[in-house]
Amino acid sequence: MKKKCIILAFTLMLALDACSGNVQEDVVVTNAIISEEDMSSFASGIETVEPEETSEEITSGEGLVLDDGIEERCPATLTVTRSDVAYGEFVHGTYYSETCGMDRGYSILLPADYDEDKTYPVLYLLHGIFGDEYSFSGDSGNKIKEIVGNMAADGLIDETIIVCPNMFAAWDPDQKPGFDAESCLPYDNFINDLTNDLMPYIEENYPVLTGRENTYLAGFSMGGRETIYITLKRPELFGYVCAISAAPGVVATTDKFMSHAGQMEESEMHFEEGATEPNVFIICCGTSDSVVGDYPRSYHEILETNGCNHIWYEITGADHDNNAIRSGLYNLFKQISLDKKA
Ligand code: FER
Repeated sequence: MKKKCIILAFTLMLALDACSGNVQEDVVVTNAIISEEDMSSFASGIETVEPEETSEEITSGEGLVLDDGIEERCPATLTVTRSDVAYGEFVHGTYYSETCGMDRGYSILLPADYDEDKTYPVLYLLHGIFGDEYSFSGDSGNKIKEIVGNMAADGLIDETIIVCPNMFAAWDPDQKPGFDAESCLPYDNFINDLTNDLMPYIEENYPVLTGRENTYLAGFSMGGRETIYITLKRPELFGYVCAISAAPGVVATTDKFMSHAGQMEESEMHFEEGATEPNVFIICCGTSDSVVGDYPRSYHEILETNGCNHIWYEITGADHDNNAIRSGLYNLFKQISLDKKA
């Protein structure tokens, strides 16, 4: 159903030319109206069709042994709610952003037995276009709480804090995101908000471990695109990175939605000579992604041509959805686990 709405909205976008004006609750995007439902499909993924096996009753992940490869799907033992595991909760907070000149919100997933006297690694997790700090916390289908909670309970990873910012770092509080160059500028400004305002705030106000070994970055779609951009620009900050179903626009292109001037030239898509590179830099996408198509693969190919270290994999059959999100997060945590225990 959501998919049909998106296709309808896209058709509208291509067909209409001159109307604009605000509609209550819904947003007018480049000449077409995108409903709240469609916006959430972009922000945190198209509604996910659950594979059969997750309906099985699985109560314990005991005995899950990690091999050292990428797995296309997050194991069902990690997405279930287990009676022997206490899961963290998302809470909301605000910080002052010098970059944007205003208070901005974030959601933060604190472990179940969160203790200010302990220390935790931190993952910054970036939503898709039209999203905000509630996109991930408001979608129980992504199983973020379960994946991180189960992996920590099974001793695969350390308990980890997850920060979900609002990635639309606008200077004007009335500006809205959309499929045109100007409306995308705040997303490209997020690198400044993240590194100058949000990260220092989180590091000062929560017991997070600092440094690239303990600081992770991941994002979905528009958040995946910014993840690639931020990682290439500031590789010294993030030791473990995953760009899931990354949207077009890192380099110049025109897709079914808009023309992108590009954040950099293809030849610039690599780490600077002598830069400290992330230990893990994953790029992944579903093979049936109906929104970003082959763009993630094209990023992989450019990085490969440029000799830039990364891991590329595809999730067979996954759309622009939670199957891809779960897979990317699982494999990121898995690689962290393997790397840190090695
Ligand atoms: C685009 C295609 C997809 C684009 C953004 C997206 C800004 C993002 C999709 C999402 O975040 O779900 O051309 O341009």
